[in-house]
Amino acid sequence: MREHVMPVRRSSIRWEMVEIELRGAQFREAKHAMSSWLPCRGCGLSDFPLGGSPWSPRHRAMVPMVDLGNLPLANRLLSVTSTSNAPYPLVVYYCHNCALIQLADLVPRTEMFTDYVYLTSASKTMMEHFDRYAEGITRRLDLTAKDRVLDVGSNDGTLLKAFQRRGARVLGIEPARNVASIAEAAGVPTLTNYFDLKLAKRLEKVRLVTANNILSHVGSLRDFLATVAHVLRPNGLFVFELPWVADVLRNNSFDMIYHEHLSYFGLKPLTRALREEGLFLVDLEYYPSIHGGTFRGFASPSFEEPSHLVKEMSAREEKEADFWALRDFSERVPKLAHHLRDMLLSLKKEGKRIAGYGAPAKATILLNYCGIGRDILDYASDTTPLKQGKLIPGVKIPVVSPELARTKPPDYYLLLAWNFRQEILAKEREFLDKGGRFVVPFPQPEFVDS
Ligand code: DWN
Repeated sequence: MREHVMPVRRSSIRWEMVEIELRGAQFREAKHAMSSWLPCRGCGLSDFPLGGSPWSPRHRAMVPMVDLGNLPLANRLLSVTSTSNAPYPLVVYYCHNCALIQLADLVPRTEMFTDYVYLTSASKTMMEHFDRYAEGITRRLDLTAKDRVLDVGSNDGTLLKAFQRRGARVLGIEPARNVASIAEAAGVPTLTNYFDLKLAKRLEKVRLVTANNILSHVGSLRDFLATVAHVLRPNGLFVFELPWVADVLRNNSFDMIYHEHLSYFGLKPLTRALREEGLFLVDLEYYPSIHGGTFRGFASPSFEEPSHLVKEMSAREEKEADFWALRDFSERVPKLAHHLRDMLLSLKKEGKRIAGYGAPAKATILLNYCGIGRDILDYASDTTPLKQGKLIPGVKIPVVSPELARTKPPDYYLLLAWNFRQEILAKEREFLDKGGRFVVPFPQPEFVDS
């Protein structure tokens, strides 16, 4: 293994300590498991008294559950000459009070979001998804040219463009300068800002606020939701998409865990945080093939009885995204990582050439955590020009264009952009027909051939 590749770590968290802590004993020992007393991003609680006596030990609401070790920032692709590659701890906590699964807010957001490499338009799947999204909401709200759509974290303007095509007035809010300028160039008015109350007070009230894959990136979740409530008209709607944490756990997709993703949402903690800021989760849609399992939430400033799907998915989640589900996930992750690495090493021993397919943010976590370096992968091919010519952080695997990859195709592709499995397998028919194979990492590593 090369020096810069971080080996698979076993979780350093001792579960018996957590349980003992919950029963109120050996408090001092349990304290070693966590570096600080964290307030939960969802409910605000950091500790709560059990037992009611003034002498009772106080208990932390937040417990560390999954420790992926020190890993680099997922989207901080390196230039070939760059030396900066700083890893940060990646520890997932569970809040016993509201059940929100989350990270501590360790990395300044300016380090992650000022210059961004992910573009929504990088895949046909997402372009089509957002087009159908705009169509569905335009009909649902009967939007006209009088209505304004505000998209927070609007990226390259893909969704707003789709609303524009249907006649709505739009405004994007996007903190990454380079990405906001791509949207502007495409004719989507975009403010290069974070979304906060100071900014919202300058804006007109709107009928629709959208935020897709944004709430998971937000440090001050409650302030963000309060700002949404502030900017919505009384008959308005807040529509947002998020990967469903129950799917992350079921699919073992630990590579969705990275410093940008501060919260991993279940409906229970989300409903509670929304309600406490004056928004009611009234409806849901579920998209199993978007980012490995995504829900679209509809939150209204006025109370309505939640739809059947809200109740059904909330009930499923009781078992699928609780403390025990997260604990079991944390035990499966190192085993899966070892298994994947062993599979690839066996292929290398047989003299096979392997490359990565896609260089998503997730790849940084998967490759570094599993210890899959340049000794295993020759390169990763990615369609995003902003990523090509750069290196995946930590493992320093070069990102090349698909055109370049086609001149030197591998025997096997490790499907790093596994969430686009269908689109990619269809696109790579020729590679498969010529005997090429894919290794798909989740839910369990498997080979896919023609
Ligand atoms: O929340 C987030 C989500 C929504 O998007 C972010 N924090 C960042 C980003 O996550 P990601 O980088 O894991 O996203 P994707 O959409 O899984 O990235 C896929 C990558 O694969 C892109 O770089 C494009 C590339 N790709 C490719 O090279 N060939 C994708 C397809 C479909 C292809 O055929």
